[in-house]
Amino acid sequence: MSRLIVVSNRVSAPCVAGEETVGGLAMALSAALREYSGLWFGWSGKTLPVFTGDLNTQTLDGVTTAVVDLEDVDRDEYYNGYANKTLWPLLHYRTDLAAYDRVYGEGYRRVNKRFAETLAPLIEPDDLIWVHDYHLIPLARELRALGIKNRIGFFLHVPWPAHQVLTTLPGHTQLVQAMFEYDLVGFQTVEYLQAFEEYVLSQAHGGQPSADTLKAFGRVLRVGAFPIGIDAADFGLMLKSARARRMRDLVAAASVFRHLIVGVDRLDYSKGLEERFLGFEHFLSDNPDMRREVLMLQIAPVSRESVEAYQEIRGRLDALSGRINGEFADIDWAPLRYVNRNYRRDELAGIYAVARVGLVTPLRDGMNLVAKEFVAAQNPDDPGVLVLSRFAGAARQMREALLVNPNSPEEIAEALKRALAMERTERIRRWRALFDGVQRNDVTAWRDSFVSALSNPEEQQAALAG
Ligand code: ADQ
Repeated sequence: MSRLIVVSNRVSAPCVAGEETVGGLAMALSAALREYSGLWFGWSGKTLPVFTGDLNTQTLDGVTTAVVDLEDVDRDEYYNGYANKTLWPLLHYRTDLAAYDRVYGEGYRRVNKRFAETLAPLIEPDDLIWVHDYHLIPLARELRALGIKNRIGFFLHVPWPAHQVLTTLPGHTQLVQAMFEYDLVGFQTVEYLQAFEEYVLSQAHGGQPSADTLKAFGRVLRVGAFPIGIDAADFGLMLKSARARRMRDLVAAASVFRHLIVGVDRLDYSKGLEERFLGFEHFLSDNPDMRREVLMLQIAPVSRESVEAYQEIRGRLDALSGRINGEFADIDWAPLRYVNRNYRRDELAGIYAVARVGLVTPLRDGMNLVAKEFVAAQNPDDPGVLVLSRFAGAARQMREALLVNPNSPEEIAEALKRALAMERTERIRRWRALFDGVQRNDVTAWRDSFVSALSNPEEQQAALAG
């Protein structure tokens, strides 16, 4: 079997000892690599005044990680700049927040080149290379320029937007052209795949379809939809752990006599937190009789704090949560508990397990793993209800959730009411279907389907044709 080299912006715990991790990508990759004797390469998260290219390598649980420090200016231009101020908002349809600065684009190219130059000497002829996410779209082009001929795949964890949105990006042609240097490009859903195809057919030089491939820029690219999942088996084990049970008891005690509604997200404007709070407020004002029967717990650790848009949304959420509690709280009850900290995965499992409703309402989301974790944590005999945004990639698979438009406080309020009133038999029926999907389409299935498509192109073609 070929060795697998995974490349992502950050290499996170549990592979790098002593690091806190938050984010679905990190969760998914550490689970995926556990079974491969692979190499995981990326940025250490640290910067130096001058780039040295020195590698810090360690092996833990059969996975070798190799991380490199970047230069101070790289953090500003590549990470905070092009990745998080340009591409992230654009790919989440927030053209109003996308910053276009030539310097960011240069930083993005420079770091991708630095990644390629540092990684290239580690690559052996049979290695499969699997590159992750929007930070590293041009990496294959840089590796090819250094003479790397290996099979290289790319997986995009976030949405691929409609071509009318993408074309607002200066330099969109070069970005898409760089994707044609891969052997395989994977998206979370068929919808994003179709949006990519539409871009190629309408905008790219020589763009044309052929079976499961696309032709453009004089090259042929294989593409596919590979929906990511969670490590459902591991999650099931974690639920039984002492920490999970302790957290479950703690949260149950704190919400005694109330139905718990839970949300867990990075504090990001794409996650629809303001709209969610407004939906909850709407529910409270429309349903005075149910007010004291609910408690909403929103866990939202701060992320990307040096980007202004993130500071602003944090301020707005502080104000909104204060307003809701100010308006509705009583001496013995406050409706909203808003917590800006990280929890361990086993603790989160315990929290989900107590909740009667999982409220997952991103405005846009590549997939959304919290929705799947919530389902995996439910008690089969008395499961909670998932309320899920139509605009999360997960909504394509999780049809038995209550699907809502996250921009509508009325729809969120209505779905909360319905979820809280739902009979146990209906909750069980919906949960069973959701849980089967979460188990079947887990992170292992995701990894295996991508890696096998990357290593055996003919097999993928046969599968698609069938
Ligand atoms: P994210 O945007 O980070 O991931 P998501 O898929 O919801 O979003 O994953 C979040 C992960 O972080 C979950 O595993 C969750 O448990 C964890 N997490 C969140 N809050 C936490 C907290 N307070 N403490 C501890 N852990 C917390 C990106 C894309 C998604 C896509 C994933 C995977 O934006 O759309 O689903 O990658 O491809």
